[in-house]
Amino acid sequence: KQGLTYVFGIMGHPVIDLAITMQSIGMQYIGFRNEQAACYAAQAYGYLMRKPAVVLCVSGPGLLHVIGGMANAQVNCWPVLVLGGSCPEDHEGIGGFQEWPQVEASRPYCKYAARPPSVALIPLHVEKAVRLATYGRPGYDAHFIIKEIATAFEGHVSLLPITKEKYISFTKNVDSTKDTNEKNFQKNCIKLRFIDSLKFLNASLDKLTSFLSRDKLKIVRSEFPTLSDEEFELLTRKGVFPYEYIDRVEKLQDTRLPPRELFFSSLTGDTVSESDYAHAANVWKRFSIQTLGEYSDLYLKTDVLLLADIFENFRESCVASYGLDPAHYYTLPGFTWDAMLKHTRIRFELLTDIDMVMFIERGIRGGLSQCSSRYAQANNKYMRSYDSSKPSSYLMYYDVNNLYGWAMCQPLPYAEFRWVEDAANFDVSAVYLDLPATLLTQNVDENKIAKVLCCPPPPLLYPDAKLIEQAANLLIKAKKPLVIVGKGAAYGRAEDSVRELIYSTDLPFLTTPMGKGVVPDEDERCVSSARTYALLHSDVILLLGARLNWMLHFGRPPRFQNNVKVIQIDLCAEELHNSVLSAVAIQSDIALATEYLSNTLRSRKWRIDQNHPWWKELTAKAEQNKQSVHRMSMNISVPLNYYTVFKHIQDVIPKDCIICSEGANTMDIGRTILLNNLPRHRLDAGTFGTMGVGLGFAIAAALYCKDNAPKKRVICVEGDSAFGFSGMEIETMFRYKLPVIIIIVNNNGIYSGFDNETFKQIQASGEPTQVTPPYSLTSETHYEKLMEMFGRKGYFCTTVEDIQQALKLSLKVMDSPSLINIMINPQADRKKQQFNWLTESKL
Ligand SMILES: Cc1ncc(C[n+]2csc(CCOP(=O)(O)OP(=O)(O)O)c2C)c(N)n1
Ligand SMILES: [Mg+2]
Repeated sequence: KQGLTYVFGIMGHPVIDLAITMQSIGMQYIGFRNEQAACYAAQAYGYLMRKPAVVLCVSGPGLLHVIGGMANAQVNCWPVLVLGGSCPEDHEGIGGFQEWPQVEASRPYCKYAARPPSVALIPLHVEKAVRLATYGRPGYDAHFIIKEIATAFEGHVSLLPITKEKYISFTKNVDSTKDTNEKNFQKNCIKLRFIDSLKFLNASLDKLTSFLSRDKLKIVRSEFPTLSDEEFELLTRKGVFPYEYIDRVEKLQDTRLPPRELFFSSLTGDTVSESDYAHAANVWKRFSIQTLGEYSDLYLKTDVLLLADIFENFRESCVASYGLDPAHYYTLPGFTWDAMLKHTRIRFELLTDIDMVMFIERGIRGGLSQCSSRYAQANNKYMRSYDSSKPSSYLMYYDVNNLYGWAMCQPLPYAEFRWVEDAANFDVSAVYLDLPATLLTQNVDENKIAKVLCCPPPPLLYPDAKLIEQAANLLIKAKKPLVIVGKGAAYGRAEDSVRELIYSTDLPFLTTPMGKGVVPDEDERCVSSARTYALLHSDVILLLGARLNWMLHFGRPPRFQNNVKVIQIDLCAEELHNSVLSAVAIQSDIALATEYLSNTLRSRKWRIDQNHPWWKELTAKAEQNKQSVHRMSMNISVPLNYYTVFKHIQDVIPKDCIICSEGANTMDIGRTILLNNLPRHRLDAGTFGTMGVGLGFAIAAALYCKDNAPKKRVICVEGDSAFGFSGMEIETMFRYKLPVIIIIVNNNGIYSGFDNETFKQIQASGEPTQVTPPYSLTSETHYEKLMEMFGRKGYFCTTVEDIQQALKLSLKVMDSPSLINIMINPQADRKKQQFNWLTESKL
């Protein structure tokens, strides 16, 4: 019902049955080799699709592995739903299998963690049972009629059912009235259609007759033409009958009206009122009734005739008012609908988008009614109970009336249906539900399962117009403005409005790692190549869905001007003014605020001149940096350096591919050379700097491509250390035939390592645990041989030609992953940086 399609996990007790059941109802299950990878995959899927995927894991260690992923999702603000099996509740506290305080353990890593109470105790189920019993569905018992009319004479019966038990209507074709028309086509002249008057006039007969004046009861009158007015009056109300007393036909022979107590009804738990009984006695006497059978006949006759009069009057007034006859409809809503179409003459547009149809259908529901009495006690000097030691208070009573009437006067939609842009909820994260084995094995009456609707999209948050004005003023006055685009803009689907802003103002922009592609990296206004310079010299920064955390050096000196003015746009209030005080802080959807801002700037006809001194500085700096990178990347001597490797990868891979990446140098240098021109096409270690995410992310991206863009490729660029965290997920990729291209940039270590010779010498020099540098890994490991486990061949590359050849071949493979192991210079480093990284390491 929530539209979740994918489940990622690892199986074991107690969730196996659940996983199988999920598959059997059409969900897609992807089994991983480590729960962490499953959780990384699920959250990446959530980021790409904007709806969470499910992680399903076993108790204890299973969930604990997932928690690493949950924390990453929380820091990245990506949605994921974790379902954890847990030990049976009756084993808790006595050393149950994999017993662990799972709800408590998950709570710090997600927004919401709970164990649903046992099925029988869920109050929702009680509420549901009460609601079903008290609301019920209107319906009459038509079975005996159908049985009769089906067999009484020739002709088939067609049904319009609500359920197997209840029908909206049924129709008997009368075959004896078959006629042959001019085209020799046989057709029934008469069909008897049974419709339910209660579906038009939803009130008791008693009530309905009370609305009709006596002269309108023409049918009753015609059946009793000789009655005096006084006698007739007796028939103009619903009769009184001892339903439960008559349980045998013989009782219809009774010659006296049964005493009042025999009019007892177990439905009401009471007998009839004295006045009703008096009415019954009166009818018996005035109509000279001889037996209870006669009384029954009169009762039934008046009951039917009264209803006939009511319905005929209703038909007449409907025909007079709307020119439409209710007898041609099944229910009042259907009739009303046609009356609306006829009288408004609107052209009602059909919904052609199946998602819209489903959305509307899911919205159809009965209301919840509640009776409550309020309690409040005033304390003021006009009251006897006044207590002067307590503050004085008064009660105020507001009667807000005609809300229903008001609502009914509002126009209804009939055309131009469209989805309202849904909100960019950046305050998303993991949620956890604990499912003890006892709960998973409980049986539940299907009727008692709470019905839930698909949760609607998050509400839109509009920007404050005054703040937009202030932001525009600041930008217009700025000497060195800069836009920084974060992954909040990517998650918020703000690409159109951010691009519009950049294109219409020519503002220089930068991105955070996963903000890449919201505006194309290749756009000439992108100043990533002069990132350090731009951050350092800018005087006004427009921050779009990016946080001033470590990734942006906290927005503080020495990386920023001391007096830099920040215009911050973020959906999450908690992020505003974090680390530095923003000059303008706007809590809003990124797309909306950006749109409003570009409109305001456009109305002022503001655009930054490309000959502006700031642009000249930036262009000069960017050019300088590009040239030094270019020089490095053209050095094809073996062993290769990072820059050369990435440049030659970039030259071959499709421009629209999704790039997943992790590692230290591999990821950081790769990000500057591997370009993204589309939003949400880069997934990497992110704000948490988590190693181990790569293959999980790639699996999610590959599933995304499979479902949405089958020709799009996923390239997973891994440092050799990073790959080790989840390398076995390559088997998962094989199992699900996901054509991910894994590229390992192998430098024999974390940040750097040693060549073969040196590594051997180091190891030979003493006890491995004491002499092996902590950051080094086994030299020249042939990771590509993993492919041989699956009967395929991987690539070991040392030259530019090797790399490009391997890539071209891998791009042809569509039914399995490929693996390219690129051996680089283990001492290769990044180009000299103006600022040290965060660490103060002396290495
Ligand atoms: C879960 C986790 N464990 C450890 C680290 C520390 N760490 C940062 S980068 C990195 C690996 C870097 O080596 P590699 O992936 O080979 O990339 P390289 O820099 O060598 O290109 C590690 C282990 C981390 N970020 N996350
Ligand atoms: Mg490495």
